[in-house]
Amino acid sequence: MGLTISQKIIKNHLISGEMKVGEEISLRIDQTLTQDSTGTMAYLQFEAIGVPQVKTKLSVAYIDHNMLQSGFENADDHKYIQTVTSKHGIRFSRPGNGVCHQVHVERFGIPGQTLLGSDSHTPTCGGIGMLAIGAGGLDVAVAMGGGPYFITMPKMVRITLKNKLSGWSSAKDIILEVLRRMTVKGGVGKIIEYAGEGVDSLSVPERATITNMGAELGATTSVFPSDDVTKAFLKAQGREEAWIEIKADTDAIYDEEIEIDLATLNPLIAKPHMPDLVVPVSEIAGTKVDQVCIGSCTNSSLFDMLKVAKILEGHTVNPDVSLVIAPGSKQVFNMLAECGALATMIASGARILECACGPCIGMGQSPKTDAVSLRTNNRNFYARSGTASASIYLVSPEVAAVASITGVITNPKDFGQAPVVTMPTSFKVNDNMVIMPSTNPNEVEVVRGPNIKPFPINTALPENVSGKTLIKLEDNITTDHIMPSNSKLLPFRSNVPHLANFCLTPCDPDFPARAKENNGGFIIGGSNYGQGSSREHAALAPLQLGVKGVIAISFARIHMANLINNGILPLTFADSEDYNKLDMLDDLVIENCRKQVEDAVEGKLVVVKNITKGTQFNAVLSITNRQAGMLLAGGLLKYTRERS
Ligand code: MIC
Ligand code: SF4
Repeated sequence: MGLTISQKIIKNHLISGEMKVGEEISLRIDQTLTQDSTGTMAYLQFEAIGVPQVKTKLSVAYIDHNMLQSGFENADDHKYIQTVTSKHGIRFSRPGNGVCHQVHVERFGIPGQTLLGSDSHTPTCGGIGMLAIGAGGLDVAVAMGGGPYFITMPKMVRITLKNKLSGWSSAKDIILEVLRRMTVKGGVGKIIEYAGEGVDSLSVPERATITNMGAELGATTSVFPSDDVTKAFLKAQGREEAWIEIKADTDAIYDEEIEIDLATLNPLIAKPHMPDLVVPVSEIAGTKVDQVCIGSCTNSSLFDMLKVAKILEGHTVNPDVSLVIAPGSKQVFNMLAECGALATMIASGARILECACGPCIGMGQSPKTDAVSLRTNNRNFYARSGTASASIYLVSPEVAAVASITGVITNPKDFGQAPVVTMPTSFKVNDNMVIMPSTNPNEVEVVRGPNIKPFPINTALPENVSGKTLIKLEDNITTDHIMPSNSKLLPFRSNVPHLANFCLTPCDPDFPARAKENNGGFIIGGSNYGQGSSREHAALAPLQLGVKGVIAISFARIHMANLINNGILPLTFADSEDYNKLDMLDDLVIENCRKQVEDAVEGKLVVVKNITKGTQFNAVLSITNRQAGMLLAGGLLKYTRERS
């Protein structure tokens, strides 16, 4: 039987398990990446594991998220990461070098290899044929130490792209169309592979836009074949030797098939506050716009930026719009400067930001009250921009640039001719902002600022787990709800006790106080609980507040893994009707919990008693033997220590 692209890469990296859908498998990880908002925690955990030098082929630490230095905290964390990586064999991408995913595609990604990153958009490197997966910092720390990475063998989805993009339609519209069809939970437990003649006409940056936003489907990852286009891109980056061909066998079997005709695709837009609320731009044309942000790891390549410059040429940004542009990397920034496109942007009145995540994560540029903000980002979750009353729409760079001139959401077809740009045959390569690790690691002193506080570690699972229902939530709660991040909170990513005071506050400002008053308890969630970011702070902050379990209708993959890694029970209702029967502050207890967790591995249901109502209901704890071990021990760190 033939294999898909990802099955081939998995087969080459398989350490344990069988490649059967739903089975637990473990993989050898070739490369890791971290960024600074999850990185501090990942390196604290790596230090706790105690491996002196990383065992991967390549590990890179990026500084790109926490870039506003409005206090000492971010700069301290940067220094910590710089010194800890130097000591342990990790390359350090300095602030100013760019957004991790953009830089990794340009400079480090290798077709056919595995990449694990402490950021949910790590699948961006699927655009050059890597099997690139996002995970919690602790999983990345384990992988840096040479440990395997465990996943459930995903289903395979093939998206066949027919014909070619034309006019104003772009790669962003392809992934928005996929989101419209599959929804934000449609990719859970799946790998998305792209195929068909449409693939040949997409450049690597366009492919990377698509794989990047596969994260919004909840997919394990997305991947393109490694073909002549990939080869040309790597050659232009001076890395042709990294290329190998990888494509799916013609008789590979897919569990699901989708077809998209690129010739009929129109410019699309995702409405607030979910990336799958997608409609044609023409449907809401005329809506007044206050802010336009172009950049983020989804759309900040040279290709995107050149198109934006062409559209802006000769125009002035509309007086009622603030246009901000953040190129994705130093390479992009430098090339824009050299070819004059940057001058065009500046002349139009665009506000140029440093190459970093910036507005995408609420690190500055929060829009005004009730603003309409058009962004080329991948996420428009509630309050993520830092202005809860703002409406964030997701669009292609072309649609964003046009709206910055017209001042209203505009179908670009009504604006004029679509810009045409070609990819350069060679990029400006200068890795001077990547610091190699020390050759004398013993002499490196790791610098820790006062902002670094010990992170909470769970206790072994008790016999009886009891507590009140502390909050009852709807479907699609994101990690931005659970652990908000913005310019005020991101500086505290290495200070969980402080962060915990903001846990779930976008849903209920009283949650942290209630959790503390009741010595912790249970969170009740709807479906797809914990979608979005890989931040393990969305598990660490509840742990700090004493949360013992989350009972939801269903979970997002990375968040569920983060809960287990921290010894918090992730339960799903066996009968979703039971969700409706629970009320706030009901007293719940799981008796003989240790035994029930062990039995859950065999598929037995967990009995949860509702003391307040005198009833009980069944919950599913879908775990493997290894995960049961982690829950019993009180998390992955303790589990690893117990076994070493
Ligand atoms: C995001 O886009 O939400 C982030 C910020 O990059 C996160 C990581 C984090 O929370 O630090 C992600 O996607 O994993
Ligand atoms: Fe940064 Fe935004 Fe990309 Fe997350 S999604 S890595 S915050 S640019």
